[in-house]
Amino acid sequence: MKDIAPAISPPSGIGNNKPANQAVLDWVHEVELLAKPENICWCDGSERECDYLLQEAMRQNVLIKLNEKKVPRSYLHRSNPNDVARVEQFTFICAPTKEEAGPTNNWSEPGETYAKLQGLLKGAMRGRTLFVVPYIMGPPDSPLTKVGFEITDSIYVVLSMRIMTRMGEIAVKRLGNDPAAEWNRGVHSLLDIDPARRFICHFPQDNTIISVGSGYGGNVLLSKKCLALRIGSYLARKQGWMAEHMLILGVESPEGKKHYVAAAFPSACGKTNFAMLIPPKHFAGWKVTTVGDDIAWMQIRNGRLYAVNPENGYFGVVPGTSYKSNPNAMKSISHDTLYTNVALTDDGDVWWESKDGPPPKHAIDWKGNDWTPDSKEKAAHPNSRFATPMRNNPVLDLDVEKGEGVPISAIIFGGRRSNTMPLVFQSFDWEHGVYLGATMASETTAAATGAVGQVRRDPMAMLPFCGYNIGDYFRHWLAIGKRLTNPPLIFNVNWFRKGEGGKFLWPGFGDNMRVLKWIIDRSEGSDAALKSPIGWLPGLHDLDLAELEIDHKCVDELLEIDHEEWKKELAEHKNFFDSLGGVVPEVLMKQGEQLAARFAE
Ligand code: OXD
Ligand code: MN
Repeated sequence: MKDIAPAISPPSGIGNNKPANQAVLDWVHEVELLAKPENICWCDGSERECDYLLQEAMRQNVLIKLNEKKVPRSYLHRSNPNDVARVEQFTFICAPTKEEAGPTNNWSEPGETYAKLQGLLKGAMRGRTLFVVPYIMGPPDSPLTKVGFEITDSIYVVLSMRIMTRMGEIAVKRLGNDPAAEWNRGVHSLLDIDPARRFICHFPQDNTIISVGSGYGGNVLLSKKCLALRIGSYLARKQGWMAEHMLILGVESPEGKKHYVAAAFPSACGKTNFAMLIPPKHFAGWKVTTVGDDIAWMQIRNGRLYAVNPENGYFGVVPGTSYKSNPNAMKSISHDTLYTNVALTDDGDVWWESKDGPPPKHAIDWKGNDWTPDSKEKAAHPNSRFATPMRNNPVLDLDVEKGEGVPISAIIFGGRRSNTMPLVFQSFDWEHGVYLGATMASETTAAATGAVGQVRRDPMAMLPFCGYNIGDYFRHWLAIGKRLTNPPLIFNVNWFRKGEGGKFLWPGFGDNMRVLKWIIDRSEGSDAALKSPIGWLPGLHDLDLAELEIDHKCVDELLEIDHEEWKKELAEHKNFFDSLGGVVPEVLMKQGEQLAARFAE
């Protein structure tokens, strides 16, 4: 299977949706002169265009059509095996100075970087089609919504952008004719998919992204991590809003009382599962609905935080998804889905590790090789993905298109921690909550290249996505808090604590509703909590554990604060802040001291 494909020649009426905005035309012309494509396809996002591009993608061996009966209107793509995850080491923030990019980002001088990228893009699209993909991020009538244009030479990217964003005519119309209007310029070329020529570069001051040498979603769907988070966070600070790596869910009681919650977990830590949670039987009448599964853009309205999901689809990790872990995701991806790097069964279905039912006797693995259950290799890559439109989600929230967003009652931080962090606790106030987010840590996953399972600090789950100096980002959080008269409460959760023998103590999945319920209760003013040095914890009887088979010893362990572990944890917070070289705001340094003092009491 291929990523790089030769030029297409669309029939008349397809590929000529040229916008009138002169700034866009000039920019595309500039890239055309540099990259020398065979032709240009100006996309309009129509069904007809999509059908044509799908046919071409199949003809060119970029996509395989799956069995129409088993997974209607769905396709499989296999990426180059050297190109399966985000590459943080090749991701750059090209702000004018290194200080502006800050200690957590790779920085590269803008002038030199443009020159290097121009060198790489020179003639890079020869024999290929240059696609122009207009899109918007955010609901059509939201003041937060942004326009982007992505140039790409990958048909797979065009088809993925069609799922992940509101693409086509809608963006051209929203931009209008004003050449000075704000819009994001994104240039992507596969080049020759060589890791040595792979760079994901952001120029926040120019609202520009250039990504070369990769075809992996997180590196090339420029709307997502690049615009909605890295450039987004930069714009958000400048413009007084927030761009966060958070799911957004709605939770409604049987009496019809509804709250919205935003939760920041690092990549591949269960945001999609949490956002689509099905409450256990004991919570009959409770409903959880999804606004977003990965990114929240939030603004202040009447002293409260309101969130929109800028995306239009879900780009989720496939392995581990099953009817047991996430029935709503399984239903969402049962049709109209673009799969990447999963296994193909002999009857044209898709398969991955831990999918329900027995493994197939034979399949083609993600690399295109024969696979049987005896094979040593995984059938699906651990970071194999689905791209599916959010309208497929059976529990999509009815207010997902609401321009003003949904009011956020609680913010949750969380990571994968085998020890130390209790199942759930609440910060004392906003400032303390910012400290919880700033010191968050998680064991690394397959979503980015590099070692898996190592604890790393990942402030607000934004370490790979904050487009400017992390110290200023913390300051921005603190400043937002000052403007909120009715701030969300801030919590920390950890579904991943392990007990003796390395077994997870908490069942997770639907039972996370029990934790969510305590969070909602607290948001409604319940006093069912115990004060501890790290924050408010539920007492043993404050969590509704009815009909859950879990012994009290496990619950004790889940809620335990082990002073020895916390001594180490506090030292790590301090080391982390110190490693940032003096950019951390004084109030957060003080929060660390106060936390240590509470332990000493
Ligand atoms: C993602 C990620 O794909 O965080 O959402 O890597
Ligand atoms: Mn993510």
